[in-house]
Amino acid sequence: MTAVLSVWLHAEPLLTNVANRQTLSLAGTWSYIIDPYETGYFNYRREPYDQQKEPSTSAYFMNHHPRDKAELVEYDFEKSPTMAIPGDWNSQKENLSFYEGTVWFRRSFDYAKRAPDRRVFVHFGAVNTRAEVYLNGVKLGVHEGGFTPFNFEVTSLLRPANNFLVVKVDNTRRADAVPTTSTDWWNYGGITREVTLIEEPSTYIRDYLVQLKKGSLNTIAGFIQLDGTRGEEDVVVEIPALAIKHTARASSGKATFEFTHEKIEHWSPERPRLYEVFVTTQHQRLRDEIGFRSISVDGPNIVLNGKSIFLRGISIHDENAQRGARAFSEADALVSLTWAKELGCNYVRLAHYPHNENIIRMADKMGLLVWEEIPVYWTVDFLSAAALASAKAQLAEAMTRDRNRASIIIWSVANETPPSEARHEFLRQLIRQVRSFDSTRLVSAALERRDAPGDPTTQLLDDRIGDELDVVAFNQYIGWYGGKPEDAPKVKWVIRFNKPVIVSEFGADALQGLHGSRDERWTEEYQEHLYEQTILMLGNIPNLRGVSPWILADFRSPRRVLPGIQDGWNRKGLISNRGIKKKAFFTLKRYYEEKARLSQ
Ligand code: GCB
Repeated sequence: MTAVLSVWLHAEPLLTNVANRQTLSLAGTWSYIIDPYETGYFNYRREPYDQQKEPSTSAYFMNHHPRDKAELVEYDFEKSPTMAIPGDWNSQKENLSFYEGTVWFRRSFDYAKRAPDRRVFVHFGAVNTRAEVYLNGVKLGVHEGGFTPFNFEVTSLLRPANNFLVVKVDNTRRADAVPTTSTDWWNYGGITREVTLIEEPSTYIRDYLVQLKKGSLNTIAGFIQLDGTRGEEDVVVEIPALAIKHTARASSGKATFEFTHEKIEHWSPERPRLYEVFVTTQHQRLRDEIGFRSISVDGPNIVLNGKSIFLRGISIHDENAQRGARAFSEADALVSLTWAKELGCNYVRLAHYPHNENIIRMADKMGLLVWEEIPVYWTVDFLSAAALASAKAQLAEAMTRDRNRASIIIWSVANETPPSEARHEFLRQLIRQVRSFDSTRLVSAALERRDAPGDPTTQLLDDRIGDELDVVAFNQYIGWYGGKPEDAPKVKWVIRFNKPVIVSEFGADALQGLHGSRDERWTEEYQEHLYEQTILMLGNIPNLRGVSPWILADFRSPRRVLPGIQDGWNRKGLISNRGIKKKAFFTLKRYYEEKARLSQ
């Protein structure tokens, strides 16, 4: 047998602001092969084809066709079915609805570069969960983590015609992965976000940061990271509307800068001012739209542009409820954020993993503050080095993609994780990473409350990871998972931290159109009553500075099996999967109208 190559290829440094680069979209129809036994990846001795010097033509990534009628080839992408990419496989194909395993995708394309010295990259918005990527039969690398972008350089492999890009996607849930085996959302598999070819000059702008400096309302500071040079060269940051044209000197490929302007109009939910920003080198001019705002905490206050604010929020999954599919497009983002605006929100919690970039950019445009989260959810294996590495990588990718977006004010590192020494250390490492990557935003996590010993009417929030956070948030479901809605306003809250507090979740399931008394589970009246009672309770929570009830719309979850009611859906949405608002939508809307009036 051929020797096994021990090289383990991973994704390369991320290119940011993909939408404004010179790109060719590979969206469209891709052929696919369902491969539950991974026949296209392993030979019959279970040796991976891609770790052998000369991969066999049996390997699916070779996209092989018989050379004559005698040759044995047991797969054929040409004759295989097709599906739309981007798009999850579960919602597109009946037979893949519950599928968890491997599917191979292939897309053929021609490509003419603008000039011979140009460099080309293939960029994936996200693949859930594990992607092995091959171009023209050569492995580019591996990426794990279903909600963050990655790219590979393909300059030397690309040819003018008949390229074939093959991606092995595996969405098997694993105990040492992030998220782990158990979640309350659908494990949508596939190439769920855009795939793009990006063409760049030989020295190109890979990444940059252009944001207000921490603590300042008039100093813009950041960096520009070039790729392809180690020498010195000038880079220019331009903001035409402010007549700013600042030249910085890059050495070893990186330039840092800082400049002051007295008349910056600050980004806020009321006036989401975005400035056109250009980053220019002698080879390239890259455009972006960037808002400038400051965010900080002061004791129990969250302070935006120098003013204390209350976050009128709603939690959202990255799903289009009406299609029952993973969201990815601008149109999907517009649906969710228009509803959030209608509800009176100035803030959204994008749970429980990084959402697609369109919704973040749309939040920037529409004026919605954002909580962004990584899927460190429930029972992650906190002793696993692999889990920690994955969480860190996902955090780095999400932050690299989004740290120029004014809308994002909070990075959240976890949701409902059980306190322990191992978990504490795991989260501390993530918190440290956030602070070293981005000192300008706030760090939080959705924690849990607990009963005071012997007295469930007193609720304690004292998880000691709260000491490390800027904002303490917690989820609670009094009146749904325990007790009655009327218990909520009677609770006494004891919160150990002199920090802003967010109730990051509360809610109840209701099947839209099902009516009854307010004590009857699953009815709109029960959900409405629970909202009324919880809103009364919110008045008793010390230092409360925001809420993001669970959740904007019903969402698919394999845990939710009750026939006739759930049918595979978590029904805690304020809006049904047909897009119809339930009664509680209007209860929350009234609360937010009142909050907005009081804050003026
Ligand atoms: C939670 C979780 C969320 C669930 C929700 C529920 O606490 O954070 O992911 O979907 O409760 O409906 O039970």
